[in-house]
Amino acid sequence: MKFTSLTDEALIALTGLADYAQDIVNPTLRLGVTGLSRSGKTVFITSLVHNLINGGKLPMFAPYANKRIKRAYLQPQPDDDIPRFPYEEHLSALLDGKNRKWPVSTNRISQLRLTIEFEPEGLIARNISNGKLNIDIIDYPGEWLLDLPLLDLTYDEWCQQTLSAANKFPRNKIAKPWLDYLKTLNSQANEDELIVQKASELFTNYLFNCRKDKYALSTVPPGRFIMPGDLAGSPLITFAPLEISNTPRRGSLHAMMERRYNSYVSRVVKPFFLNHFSRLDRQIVLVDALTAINAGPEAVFDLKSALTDILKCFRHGNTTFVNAILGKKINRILFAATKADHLHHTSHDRLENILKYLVEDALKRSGTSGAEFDFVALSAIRATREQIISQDNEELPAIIGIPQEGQTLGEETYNGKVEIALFPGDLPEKPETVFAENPKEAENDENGFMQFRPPLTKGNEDTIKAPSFPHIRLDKALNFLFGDSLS
Ligand SMILES: Nc1nc2c(ncn2[C@@H]2O[C@H](COP(=O)(O)OP(=O)(O)O)[C@@H](O)[C@H]2O)c(=O)[nH]1
Ligand SMILES: [Mg+2]
Repeated sequence: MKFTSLTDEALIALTGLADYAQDIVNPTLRLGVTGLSRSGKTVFITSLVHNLINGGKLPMFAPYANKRIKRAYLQPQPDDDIPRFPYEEHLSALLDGKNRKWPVSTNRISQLRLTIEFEPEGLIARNISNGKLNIDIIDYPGEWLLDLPLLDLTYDEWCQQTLSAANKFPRNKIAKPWLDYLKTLNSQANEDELIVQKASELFTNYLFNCRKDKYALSTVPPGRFIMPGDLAGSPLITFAPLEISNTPRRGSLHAMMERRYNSYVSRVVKPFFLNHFSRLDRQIVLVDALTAINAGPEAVFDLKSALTDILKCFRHGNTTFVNAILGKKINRILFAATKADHLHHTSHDRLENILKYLVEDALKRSGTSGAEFDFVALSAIRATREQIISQDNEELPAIIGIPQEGQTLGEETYNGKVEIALFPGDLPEKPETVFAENPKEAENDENGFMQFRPPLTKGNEDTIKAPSFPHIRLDKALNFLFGDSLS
C-alpha cells in the first residue's frame, strides 16, 4: 500500500482547497502537537493557551515582547468530527489549590482553536492583514505517527519484523509471556476468536510494558493498541503477529489475523494520515528524552529509530503530488525535549544538544523533508526551582520541588506535602555518550525520575501573583512555531 493513491490525492486536494478558501477569509495555522504518551502534550497545550490568554511571561516570543499582541482567546473549533481539547478541565486540575494535580492523560486526537489579535508590523501589512490569526491546535498521539511504516508492510512482513524485534534484548524479557503463548499456536489451525483475543491481549501487554519508564522503548506499533482512541475493544485492534510458515489457508488463524491487520491498515492508519496529518502547517514533536537517557542505551537507540520514522512521515506528507501543487506542507518542525525542570539550567543546553544529535542522526537515514527544523529543551510548566547548596566545601547545583505523593528515594516515601532539594546530576557534554553505558548518575527513584507536583500559581493561592504558569523556554518554542505568522 502507498501513502496515497489517485483517489486519496483527489480527497486531499478537496480538503486542501477547502482549507485554502477558509484561510483567505480567516487566516489559520494548523499546529500539530505530538509525542508519545506522557511526553507532555496536554501540559504543553494547557500552558501555551493559559500563558497567552493571561499575559504570562514570554520575553522570547517576539510579537508578544514587542507588545504587538492585543489579545488571545478561545473560539469554537472548526472541525465537527474531532473532539475538543478539554482545556478548562485540565486547567482546573492544575489550579485546584492544595489539591492541584497534573491533568489526566488522554488517548485520542483533539482540537482547540486559539485566536490571536495582533498589530501587523509595517504600513503595508497593516493594510492587507486584518490582524487576526487562528491557531488550530491538534493534539494527537505520536504512537499513531509511528504506524506509517505499516502502510508498506504486508501482514507476513509485519510478523517477521515484530517477532525479530521481540526476540532481541531487552524486548525478549518483556515479551516472554506472549512469545511462550505464541509457541503453542499453529497458524494453519482453524480460526478461533478466543485464541485471537488471547494472543492480542498478551501482545498488547508486551507493548505496554515496553513503554514503562524502566525500559522506555519508543517504537511499539500498532499505535492504536496502546492509544486506542475510540477503538477500544474493536476487532480492528484485536489481532497479533504469528509465526508463519506458508500462505494462509482459508478459514485459518493466519487468514483471520491477516484480514484484521489489513483492515487496521486501510481503515485506521490510512485515514488518519489523509484526514488529519496531511492538513498540518506546523508541528511540534515532544520528546521525553530524559526518561530514555535514564533507562539506558537501548532506550536511546529505540528513541532514535522512532525519530527516524517520524521524520519519514514528514517527508512522505510533504512529497505527495497535491501537497506539492497546493504548496501545502509542514514547513516548520520543532523538536522539544520536555520536562527540563528536572535538570539544573546548566544542563539545559546539553539536553537540547542531545536531542539535536539524535534527530540529525535520524535525518541522515530518513532524508530531508524540506522543512525548517529547530530544537529546544523546555518545561511547559515548571515544577521546580534552583538553588546552590554547599556540601563538603563544594557548591552543588540543586533543584527544589515537592515530590508527588508516593514517590520514593532510598528509604524515604513522600507524602506530597514536603519540599525537598535534589541533585539532578549532569548530562554528558558529548551527546554521543548517551549511546554508551548509562551516562547519568542522578538521584532517582529506581523507576525513573522523581515526579514533582505542579507548582502553585495564581488561582492556586492568593500569595502568588504570577499571571500564569512558570515555564522554561516555552516562549522560545512559540516564537519558532508561529512568531513569523504574527508580523
Ligand atoms: N516536572 C514536569 N513534569 C511534566 C511537565 N510536563 C509534563 N510533565 C509530567 O508528565 C506527565 C505527562 O504529561 P502529559 O502532558 O499528560 O503527557 P501527554 O500524554 O503527552 O499528554 C504529567 O502528568 C506530568 O507528571 C513539565 O514541564 N514539568
Ligand atoms: Mg495528553
